[in-house]
Amino acid sequence: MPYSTKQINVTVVTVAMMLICQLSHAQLNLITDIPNRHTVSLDGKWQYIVDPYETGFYDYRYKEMNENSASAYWNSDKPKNKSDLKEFGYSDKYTLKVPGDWNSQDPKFLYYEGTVWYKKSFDYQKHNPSDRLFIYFGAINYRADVYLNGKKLGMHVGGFTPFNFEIPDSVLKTKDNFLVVRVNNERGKEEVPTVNTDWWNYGGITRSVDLVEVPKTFIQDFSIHLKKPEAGEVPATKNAEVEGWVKLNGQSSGNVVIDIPELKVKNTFQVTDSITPFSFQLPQVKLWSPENPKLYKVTISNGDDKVEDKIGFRTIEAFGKKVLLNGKPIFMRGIAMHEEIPQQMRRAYSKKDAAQLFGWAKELGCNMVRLAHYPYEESMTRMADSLGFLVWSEIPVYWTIDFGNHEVYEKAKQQLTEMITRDKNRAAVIIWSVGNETPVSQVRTDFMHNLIISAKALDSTRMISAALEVNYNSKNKMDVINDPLGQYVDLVAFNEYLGWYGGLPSACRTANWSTVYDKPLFISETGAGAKYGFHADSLTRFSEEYQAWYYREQINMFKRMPENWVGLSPWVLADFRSPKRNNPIYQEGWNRKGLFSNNGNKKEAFYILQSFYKKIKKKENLNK
Ligand code: GCB
Repeated sequence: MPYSTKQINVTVVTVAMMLICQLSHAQLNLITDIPNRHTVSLDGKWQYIVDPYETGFYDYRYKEMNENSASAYWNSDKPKNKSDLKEFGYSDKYTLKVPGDWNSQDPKFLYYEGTVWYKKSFDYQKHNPSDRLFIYFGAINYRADVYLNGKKLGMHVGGFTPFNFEIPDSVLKTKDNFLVVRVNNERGKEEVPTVNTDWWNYGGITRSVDLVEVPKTFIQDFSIHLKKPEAGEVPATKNAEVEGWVKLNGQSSGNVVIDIPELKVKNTFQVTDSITPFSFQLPQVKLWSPENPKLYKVTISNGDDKVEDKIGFRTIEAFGKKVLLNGKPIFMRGIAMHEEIPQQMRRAYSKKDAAQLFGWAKELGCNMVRLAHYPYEESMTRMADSLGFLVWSEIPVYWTIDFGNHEVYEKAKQQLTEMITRDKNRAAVIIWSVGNETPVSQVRTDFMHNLIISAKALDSTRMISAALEVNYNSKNKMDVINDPLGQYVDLVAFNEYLGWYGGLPSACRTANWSTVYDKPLFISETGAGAKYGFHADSLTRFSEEYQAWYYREQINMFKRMPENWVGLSPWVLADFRSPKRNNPIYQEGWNRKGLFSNNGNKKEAFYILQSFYKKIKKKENLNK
C-alpha cells in the first residue's frame, strides 16, 4: 500500500525519536532493575569524618590533593610506623547508618551543610573471575566523590537519582577494600535544585549502596511497554502490541529472549547492536490500572545474563480535554508529598517508609500521588506499581534555577535522564514533571522546553508536565493559566493557593479557573497550614478550623471547574521540615500544610478531603 504523506512523516518522526532515544540511552551507563539483580549490600554502619574545611580534599594552599597524597582522606588512615604523622582517621567512635540522611542521626548534623567523608571496609570474592563488578548508589545528596583503595572511581552530582561506577580488577582486592565517599551537600546557585527550596537539605548517603556483579556482557537496561495508542484508542486486550528494547553492555552478540511465563509468551530477537529493539504481541493481557494493578513476571536473557522484572501493561495519554488510562478518562484523586518520615524528622528510604506514605494516601482515598519535588527512592515507584497508585515524578527544577546557564541545564537534563532511565518500566508512573513554579521568562521557557524535548526523546509513552504558577485577582473573576510553557506540556498543571496566599478562603466563592490551552487541566497544589491540635475560629491562621474551612471552600469552588479538569494533588500529605518556616508558635521549622501532622495525627481537613474523594469514587462507580 502506498504511504500517504502523513504516514511518511509519522514514520520519519518515529525513527528519529528511536534514534534519539537510543543515543540518549547509549550515553548513560546506569544499570537498571537493581532490586531484582543479585547484589551484595554495603548498607549498615559506615565510619565518617566531618570536614567543613575540606582538609581531606585540598592541601594547605587549597589545591586539590593528588591521588597518592598521604593526607588525602581517601588514602589509608593508618600511620606507617610510630613516627608517621596522621591527622585524620576513621573510627567506630564515629559512625553513620547507610542508607540515611546525616541530619537525623546526630544533633550536630541537624543544620549541617558541607562535607562528610564516609568509609566502609569490605571483602569481596567474585563468583566468576571473568565477571565485572559495579558499585551502585541509590542516591547521595548532593555531590559524591567515590574512591576505592586510593583510586578515584568517579564523581556524581544530583541528590535524588542513582549512579554506578565500574570497579576495575586492578583496584579490587579480595580482603579489606577501603571504600571512601566524600559527600557534600552545600547548596549552590548553579546547582539543581538551587540555593532556595522549601524543604530540608538532608545530606548524606541517603539511599542504599550495592555491589553488582555481572557477566562480561550483560543486560544493562531494557524498556518494555504497550505500544503508544493512536489518539484516543482503547488498547486491545487480545493481541496487544508490546514494544521496547534491550541494551547490552559488552560484546553484543547472540539473541535476546523475552519470556512472560504467565501469558505463555516467549520471543527471540537477534542482537544486531548494543541496543536491540523488539516488538511482539500478547495473545491476551489484563491491563494495569489502579483498580487492578496486575503485574506480569517478565524475564529477559542474553548469553550468560538474565534479568527479571514485574511489568504492568497499560496506556496513558492526554487526549483532547481528558487524560485517558487504557483509553478511558480518569480523574486523579491525588495528594502531593515529600520523601520524609515526619515522626522521625528524616528522609524516607525503605519499603517500610514507602508503606507508611502509601498507607496514608490510601486512607485519604487517593488513586494518585505527586512525588514532589525530586525523584523518590525506587521502592516508592515499585510499590505504586503493586498497590495501584498513579504517579507524578519530578526533577528538582524548582523556583529560580539559573536558567541561562548551560551547565545548569546539563545537570537538570542528567537528573531527568537518570529518573526516566530508572523508572521507565513502572506502569504506575504516568507523568514526568520537568519542574515546579518556574518564573516566566523566555530563557526559562527555552530551558524547560528543551527538557521536555529530552524527556519525550527518552520516553514518548508518557505525559510530560510541570507545575505552573498562577496570578490571582484577575479583574474579570477568571483566573487564566496562560504560562507560555503550557504550549509544550501534555498536561497543564498549576499550583493554586487561593485563600492561603491570596486572601481568605471565601475568595474561592467567586473564582473561576481556566486555561488558554486546549488540554487537560490539573491542580498540582492547593493547601493551607494548620498546627495539629490548635483550635480556634476559622478565621484564625494555623488553626485546624482555618485549614478545614479552606478545604471546604476549595471543594465548593471545584464544582465550577471547567470540563477539562482532570484531577488534583493538594499540598500536602504530611507536615514536613523546612528551614523557611519560622513562626515560633505554629511552625518551628515545619511546613504545616500537612493533612497528617508531624506525629502522624489526622487534622480536620483530612476528613474533608477524604469525604470529597469518597463522593467522587462513588459517582464514578455509579457511572460504570
Ligand atoms: C508551593 C511549592 C511547595 C511549597 C508550597 C508552600 O507552591 O511548590 O514546594 O512547599 O508552595 O507550602 O508554600
